[in-house]
Amino acid sequence: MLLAKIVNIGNNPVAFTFFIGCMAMFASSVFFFVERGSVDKKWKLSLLVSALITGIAAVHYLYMRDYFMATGDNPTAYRYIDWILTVPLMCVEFYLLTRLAGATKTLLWKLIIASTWMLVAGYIGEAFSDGSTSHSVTWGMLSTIGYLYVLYTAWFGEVAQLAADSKSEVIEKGVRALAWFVLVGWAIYPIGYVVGYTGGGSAEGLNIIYNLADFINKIAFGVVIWAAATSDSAKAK
Ligand SMILES: *C/C=C(C)/C=C/C=C(C)/C=C/C1=C(C)CCCC1(C)C
Repeated sequence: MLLAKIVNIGNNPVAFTFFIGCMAMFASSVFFFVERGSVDKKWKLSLLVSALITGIAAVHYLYMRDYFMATGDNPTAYRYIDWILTVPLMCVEFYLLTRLAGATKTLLWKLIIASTWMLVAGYIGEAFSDGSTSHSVTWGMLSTIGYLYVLYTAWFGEVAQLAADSKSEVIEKGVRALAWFVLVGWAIYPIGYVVGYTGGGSAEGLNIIYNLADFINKIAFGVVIWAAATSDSAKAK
């Protein structure tokens, strides 16, 4: 009987985080979009990208929430479609921040390719799992190579170098904040991945962790950019 599978939000913390995540993404998207109007011209594109990231996530949360409520299963495909659109946009945020300091499009492409690799490998690890630990571990490790590349670039590589050379406090602070998101915020995802495959296909732990990570990396990340934009715009006036 299909009805028996319908998830009851009242006693299901995962369902709860899907609802909160969904509304929070929508609200943030509206906020970033409206705030775009009150920052200096050079920040407008960054705030638009933040609004797009949370807006795209909001729509996917609608789908993921419904899918989870109806089946209790893991909405893997929706999750990765969301990420494959929003993570490259986060790379664009990096690029926009360092562009004034001389970042090239090549840098942007390197970040996009590395993070896309990270997600494609992660998707193969989750969606094509044969239930064996070796499949999950192999693809998880291949995915981690892409992650480490982005992490290295943000902390020690080109992005960090450009920020240091910029001699601009706003750019340095902004890049440092983004680098922390990649180090701490992004590291939450592999934890969810491991909880997923060690949890024997249960959709609970993994989704609660992914939802929390999205909240931090999409909403809080956007707020940090908004704060940098607002304080810099105030100085410019
Ligand atoms: C808004 C969505 C974001 C910022 C998603 C980020 C996703 C990751 C950093 C995922 C990383 C993974 C690994 C490093 C290894 C295991 C597989 C993944 C895809 C969960």
